[in-house]
Amino acid sequence: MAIKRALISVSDKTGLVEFASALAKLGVEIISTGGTKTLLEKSGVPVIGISDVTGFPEIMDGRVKTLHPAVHSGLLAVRDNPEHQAQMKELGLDYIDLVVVNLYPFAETIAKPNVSYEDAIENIDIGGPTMLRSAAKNHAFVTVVVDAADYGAVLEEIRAQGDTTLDTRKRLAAKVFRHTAAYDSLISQYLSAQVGETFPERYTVTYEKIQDLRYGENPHQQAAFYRKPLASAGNLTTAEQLHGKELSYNNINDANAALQIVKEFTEPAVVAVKHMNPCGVGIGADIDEAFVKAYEADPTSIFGGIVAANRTIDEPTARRISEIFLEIVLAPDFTPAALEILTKKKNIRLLKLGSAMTAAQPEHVLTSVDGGMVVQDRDLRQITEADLKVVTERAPTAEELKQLLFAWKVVKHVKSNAIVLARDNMTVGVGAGQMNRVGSARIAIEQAGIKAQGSVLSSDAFFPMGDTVELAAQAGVTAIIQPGGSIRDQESIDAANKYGIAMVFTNVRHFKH
Ligand code: 93A
Repeated sequence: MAIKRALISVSDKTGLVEFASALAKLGVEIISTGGTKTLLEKSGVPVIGISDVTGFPEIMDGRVKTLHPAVHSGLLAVRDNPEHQAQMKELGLDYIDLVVVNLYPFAETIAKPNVSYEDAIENIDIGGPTMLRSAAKNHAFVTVVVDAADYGAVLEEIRAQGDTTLDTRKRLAAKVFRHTAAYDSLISQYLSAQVGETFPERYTVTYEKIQDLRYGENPHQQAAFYRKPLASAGNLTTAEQLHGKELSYNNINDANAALQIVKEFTEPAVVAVKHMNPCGVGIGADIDEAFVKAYEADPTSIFGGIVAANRTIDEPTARRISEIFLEIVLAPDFTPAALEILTKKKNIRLLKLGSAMTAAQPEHVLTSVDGGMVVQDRDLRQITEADLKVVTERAPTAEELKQLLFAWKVVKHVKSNAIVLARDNMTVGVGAGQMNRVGSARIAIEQAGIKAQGSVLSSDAFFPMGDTVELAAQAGVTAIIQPGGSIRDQESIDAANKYGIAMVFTNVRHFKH
């Protein structure tokens, strides 16, 4: 077979004229629709109008131009089927061997601020996906190009042998269905959101690859990094890497964890993360003070860690950072002086998040399970002093209250069972991921050492018994924040009263599994 007749109908006209004129020079007859035809004619490429093929005008503002049996028979006919051949002949139809179609720009349209519903609807392409699907189904005979990046390779094959290889056609067909699936998925997301259907029966989000990763969590696991369509700004998928080696799979997860925590704070804050858990969090009057706190929180664990800041990294902070080994620093921005210092370090990765990084966005969190996934809203719950219920004889002091609310913001992001000790605007002990709560408390207290004296304690979920409060009291903890709600709350309250600890209930739980 040879490619003799092509149908070209594209919205994105990148590289089109070069491609079409090369096809024409190879003797391929070109059929085209409205705007595409006009451009080709203007560029001196011989072209036949679609109406001359269908015998039907392009009508209804272009809504109906290629939706015609003359087009779809030409695409779907099985070339070596005698019956199909006879029908084509009888009806005076011609085969179409190559389809070049890209679709109305739906994604770009709905990304526009203040886009109207009508405009979005008008940009749902019907004829384009229909042709793509017909051609892709019949890839045994028909070549289908949906991506301008494939023009060159297709042209080369036609030049060399008059046709594409079956291998190429199979790859192009698979690409088409990925493309139309993503296109429809986006339409379904947009329309579902318009009617407030957040958890529909069919959950269809098609992600777009940002890059292949060298490997996954371990070197023997393949991995890649994907972006969700229309993801809001200020996250890792839109971050700009200013310096350093490519991000790894673990880097991305850790950096994402650090970012979620630092987004809790409006005041200058720095978060150091190791293995998805915070090892040091500090807040201060400026970013430098916050960094010092985050560092002093746990000078051992921060080594090789990931640091996120919610303010521009300036020169003094950059000097401090350059004295230790960090995998990644992410911040809204870096001053030129800070960049000059940090880019001298070969092994550090610098990520600029831009000004949009402070607001945590409502999003779905997807967790894969074997054979499926579970989906939930992101945990965006925040509390204020007004939400707290004092349950002990002693109420927290103003300073204790400040530290309690600080520790509460951090404990939300620690793997359950989570216990965080804090004082002086920094975490001093973090106990993560233990299978019993008192175990996490022990780790946090041990890590705090002397700093446990006069600290406050936060717990992501209630205490099932009084033992954690006992332990905390012995370590010198003076105030506790926890959800409350255990049938044995009274045991914990009694223990707190016994030691003069102030305890508040949040009535909110922050499991993170
Ligand atoms: O409005 S449509 O859904 N109806 C059609 O029959 C049709 N045929 C091609 N959209 C249709 N197309 C699309 O028009 C193509 O997918 C392409 O995106 C666009 C090219 O239009 P023009 O050649 O007028 O610029």
